[in-house]
Amino acid sequence: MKKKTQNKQFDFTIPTLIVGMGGTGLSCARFLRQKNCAFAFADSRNEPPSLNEVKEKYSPLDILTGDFNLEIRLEKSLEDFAVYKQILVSPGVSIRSKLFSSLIEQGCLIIGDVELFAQVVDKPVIAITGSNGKSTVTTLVEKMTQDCGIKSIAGGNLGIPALDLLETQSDLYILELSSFQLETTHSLKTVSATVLNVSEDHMDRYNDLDDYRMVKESIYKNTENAILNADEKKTFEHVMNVLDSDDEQYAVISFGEEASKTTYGLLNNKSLVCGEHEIIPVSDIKLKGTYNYLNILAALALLKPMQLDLQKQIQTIKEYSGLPHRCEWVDKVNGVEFYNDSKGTNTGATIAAIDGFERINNKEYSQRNIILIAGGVGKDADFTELGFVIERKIKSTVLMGSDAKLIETCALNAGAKNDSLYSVDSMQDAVSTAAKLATSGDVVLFSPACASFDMYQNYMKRGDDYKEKVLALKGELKNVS
Ligand code: UMA
Ligand code: ADP
Repeated sequence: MKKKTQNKQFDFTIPTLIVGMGGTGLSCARFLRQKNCAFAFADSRNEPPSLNEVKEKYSPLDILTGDFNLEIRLEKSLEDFAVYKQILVSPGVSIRSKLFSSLIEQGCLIIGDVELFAQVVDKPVIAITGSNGKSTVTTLVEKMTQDCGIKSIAGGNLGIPALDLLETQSDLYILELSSFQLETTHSLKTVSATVLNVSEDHMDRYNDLDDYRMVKESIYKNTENAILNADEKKTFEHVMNVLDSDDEQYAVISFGEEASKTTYGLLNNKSLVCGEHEIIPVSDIKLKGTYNYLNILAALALLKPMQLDLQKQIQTIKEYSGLPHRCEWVDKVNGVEFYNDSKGTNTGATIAAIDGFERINNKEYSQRNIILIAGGVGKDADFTELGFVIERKIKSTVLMGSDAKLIETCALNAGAKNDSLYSVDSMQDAVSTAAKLATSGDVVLFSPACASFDMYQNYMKRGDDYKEKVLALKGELKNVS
């Protein structure tokens, strides 16, 4: 849980370099301008998308573009960057490089926007990380607190950069944090914080799963209440060991699938409970799937220290139907239900989405027939487990995108039949192929297990394209009949 960081306070009188001209970089620029702190920009792209906007709006001291990590340019980059003793790095840029190590050695302060937020915020903060479920939980916590009358706002990896949130002068900030953001954050104090779960993601930026997990666990540093997923054994153990060693002190509130072993638990997959008290039966909840019940339990646990009105929280949970692109029901075409899970960008998310279609009635297990559409940029993930899930639980799989072959190989290695796997080149083909393979009562689930940037700007554009193609298919069939 310890990480090598620099604990220096940010100094607004020192000219600063902002690395990255995306949403985060621009929010840093707005914030520094308010504080009369001079800044320059750097971006590894030759033509970053917001270059003109930056030139016009922010009059930076300098703009450095082009790949600063290139071996042949390293000395020059170091020279250019080292002029600035404070560097604010965007999450899309890894600080695990020769360039940033050398800058740290030279005494530069290298932090992210969330660290700067942490150094200036004077209101309580709740922080949420995890491989999956972050946005669902963050948004639910925001709604629950607002419905309890608190002026709260959520942001961070969710969308609104942390520093922009401060403009709302809220009384509570709820931050969704990615591992990238946690890498450059070290003094964030929170009322409660959680690692929802850990499964493989972003393996192109981490050595292995343990490395990634350690970054995630740093969210518990400086929290008053560590909210622990009891089923996430390794993280649970690590946090308890830190408590035993007296390194840090905080209260522990747990959630998980086994009600008898946790503060907030799931009883027989039928009720969310706190100890012996039922909070809400799952039949009253719009979100479906065990993973979503765990998300709700995590939200309740995160808010426990605030002692808010439980009835109001329950009402919000009943009304909450989730976010777009997360197992979102699109339409029914010829008796086949189409779901959009474009935000399923890693194998853990896609496996959870598939499992969400399992039904257990009177101890009888059943699974709906699923046609899975998957593929995209795999981020160096290992698709072995997904291959086994495809073999066991998927009727047919339609694959597209740059890492489609990797998924296909893992499915074949797991024993999936050759004629259950289909390759396509476009979303149009993916939807029409899936529709042909499905029969009435089946589900077509678009849950790519991959990032979108081989074919789309982001997961939202990808999900919108999927929905458009499904609705167009419905329109065509109507016209024919
Ligand atoms: N980039 C370069 N060179 C640079 C700077 C950026 O090539 O010098 C590239 C990055 O590799 C990336 C893109 O530009 O592909 C955007 O990077 P960025 O750091 O400028 O991103 P922002 O626009 O600032 O958005 C970031 C988060 N993006 C990333 O972490 C990649 C957004 O999370 C977040 O909503 C936003 O800050 C506000 O806090 C998005 C994301 O994809 C949703 N997050 C990942 C995820 O959820 O899996 C971690
Ligand atoms: P994140 O913000 O971490 O990407 P989201 O709440 O946006 O998470 O959900 C993204 C996808 O992850 C969902 O569409 C679903 O497939 C899956 N998912 C959501 N919650 C969980 C969970 N607790 N465990 C595993 N997978 C989940």
